[in-house]
Amino acid sequence: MGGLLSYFKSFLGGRELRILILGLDGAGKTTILYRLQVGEIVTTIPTIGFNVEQVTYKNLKFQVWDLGGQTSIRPYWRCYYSNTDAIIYVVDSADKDRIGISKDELFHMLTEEELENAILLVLANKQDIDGCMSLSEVHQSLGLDTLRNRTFQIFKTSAKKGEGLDEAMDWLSNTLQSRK
Ligand SMILES: Nc1nc2c(ncn2[C@@H]2O[C@H](COP(=O)(O)OP(=O)(O)OP(=O)(O)O)[C@@H](O)[C@H]2O)c(=O)[nH]1
Ligand SMILES: [Mg+2]
Repeated sequence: MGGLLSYFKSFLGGRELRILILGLDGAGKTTILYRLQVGEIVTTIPTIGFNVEQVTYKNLKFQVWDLGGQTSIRPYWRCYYSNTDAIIYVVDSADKDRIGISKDELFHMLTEEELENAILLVLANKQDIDGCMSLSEVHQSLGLDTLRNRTFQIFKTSAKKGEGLDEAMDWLSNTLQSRK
């Protein structure tokens, strides 16, 4: 583990990094959590409540919270906001009908004071589905151009095929390390 991990721990005061995975129901949050943790596709059921797992990525340890995204559960997201270092916001790129709702939930979430300093990683997931929105379409539909005072980046992923997640996690790890 050596130098990098101790460096990482020291600049964060030894605290484990806390990451929330949020997004509408069916976006692929739980699939992504277990892709990151075990590197495999798992069979999921809709999350009622949350899953929390320790994920090690390139020797860095994250505590990752995956919250249920159903309409009735979304009001509870805010119970998990405090001390969050980063948000992974997952979008189903094939769900054109609900991209507006996804945008509203994203911007609502970002108004929360507790998330003021949280880094935002947006994943335009399900890129393997024919006819899905492209990265730039998701970027535009979510209104990411209008974000101010937020460190963020968007990546395209297919949790099903395991594509794009490494690149996204590299960005997140590097950004978390360089900010303090
Ligand atoms: N085609 C495709 N399907 C995916 C992808 N990622 C996830 N899925 C599927 O989408 C469905 C929903 O995935 P989940 O990970 O359970 O979604 P979730 O965001 O956790 O949903 P909630 O727990 O209800 O909030 C499952 O059938 C997954 O296998 C992907 O990249 N491509
Ligand atoms: Mg889930």
